[in-house]
Amino acid sequence: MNPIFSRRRFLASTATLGATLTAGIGAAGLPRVQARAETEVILRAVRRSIDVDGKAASVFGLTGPDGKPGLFLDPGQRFGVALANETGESTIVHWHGQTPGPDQDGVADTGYVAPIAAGRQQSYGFAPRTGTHWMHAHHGLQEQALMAAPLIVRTNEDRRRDAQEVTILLHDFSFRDPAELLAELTKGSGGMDMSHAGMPNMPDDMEGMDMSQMDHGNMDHGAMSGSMSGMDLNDVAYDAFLANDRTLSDPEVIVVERSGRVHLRLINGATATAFWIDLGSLAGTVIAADGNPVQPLQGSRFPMAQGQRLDILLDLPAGGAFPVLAQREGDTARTGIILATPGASVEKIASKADQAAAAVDNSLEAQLVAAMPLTAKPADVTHRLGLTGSMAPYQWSFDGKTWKDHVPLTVKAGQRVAIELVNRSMMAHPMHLHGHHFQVTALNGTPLPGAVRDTVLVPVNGSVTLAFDADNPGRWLFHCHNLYHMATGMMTAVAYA
Ligand SMILES: [Cu+2]
Repeated sequence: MNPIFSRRRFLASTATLGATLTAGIGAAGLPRVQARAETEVILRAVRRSIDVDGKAASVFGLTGPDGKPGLFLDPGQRFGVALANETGESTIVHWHGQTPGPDQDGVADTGYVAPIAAGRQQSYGFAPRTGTHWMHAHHGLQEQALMAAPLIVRTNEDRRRDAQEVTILLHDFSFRDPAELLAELTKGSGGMDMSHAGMPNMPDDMEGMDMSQMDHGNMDHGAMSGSMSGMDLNDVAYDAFLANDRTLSDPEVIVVERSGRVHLRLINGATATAFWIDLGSLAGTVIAADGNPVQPLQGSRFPMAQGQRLDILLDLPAGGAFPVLAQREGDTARTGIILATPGASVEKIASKADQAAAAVDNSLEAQLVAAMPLTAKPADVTHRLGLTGSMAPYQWSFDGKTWKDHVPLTVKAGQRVAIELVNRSMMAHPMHLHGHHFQVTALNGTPLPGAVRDTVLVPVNGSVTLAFDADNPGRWLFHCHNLYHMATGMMTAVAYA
């Protein structure tokens, strides 16, 4: 999306849609839904074709009222959405980062609602949580086939900031059927690197790594380090990595003002890929994590696990072209977009970097400080959860239990809940809690006043403690945001007593 025009287009299209609803014309042959509010907009889950490095690919899409991916809400605007399932198969879409009641969370696994059948619509209405969020299928492996899009809820402060908004959704892409990718993983062939299977121990320098001992001034992990050999990265052999559906062979070029200010809204919507964001010569200021404000933090390289979002402010120099790149961890492959001032010459950027990137870690997490932390009080209940599983057989779990046999973490309304996540496996796991945002309160046992967010990485041999207030009664999913880990069992529930 061209951010210069996005707001104007959004306003124009909502006006048109309002007229359409009044005239009683439903979306393409679908049964009319009862509009919950006059502001209800139609979001279409569709099949579409995109071009990936010169080859046509059939993928899913989530198309907003302006015909472009996703939804962009203005300050104070209600989340009033009719989701029209035009995919030809059943689906359900999770509003990742939003915290409505459990029946509007967009998941079927908790038993409140069924998936939306092909050709049907479902309405949603709630006051949205502000910030950079996203939406994605929570049904089978549809997320891998690009059923994912931005869900941006702007604030008045965003407007006052007078920055050009640039939203980037990252994804990993294969021309193959996602079911085939999963089948290869669970068969123990293809896709994954068997040389790591059964690797018994981490190198000494990574064991019991204390995040507080790290050099916080240096976020540049450009060189691949030997310590990566002790963990498993990148299970799936992808064909491409996408930024707003495009690769670096034909990247999105976004026109920006000379000496202008840009508000990057980065979303790692990839199913099984963590990235290092690389701003090149620019220094950025992180202002939010998973849509929640953090104390401003400067840097030019930032790790992002699957499901996570970062808001970064950039003050551009007088003129030129400025790539915003995302490099896959443990690999040279990268994707990105290019910010360019009018008339700037835009050079082609190779889709492979010179050096492989290090494993994504919690070096950024260790530095983030919540701007709006939880109130200080001790936890009423602490759950301890081991992250378990292996590459061979390819199955992931919590304390050895898959979703089929999961034991819910029980909480009571009003409690301050702490969960200590201990990684006992050879892969890192980005853990996502539905229905709540939590604060990261310890990394590897070291307390910190960390970011408030909804997805946190638990690195190999690492532990993370998170805390949240039990203020949204229901049954909620709590799972790894690596789609293949979730699909093979790495999902449990938080359930209110
Ligand atoms: Cu995982």
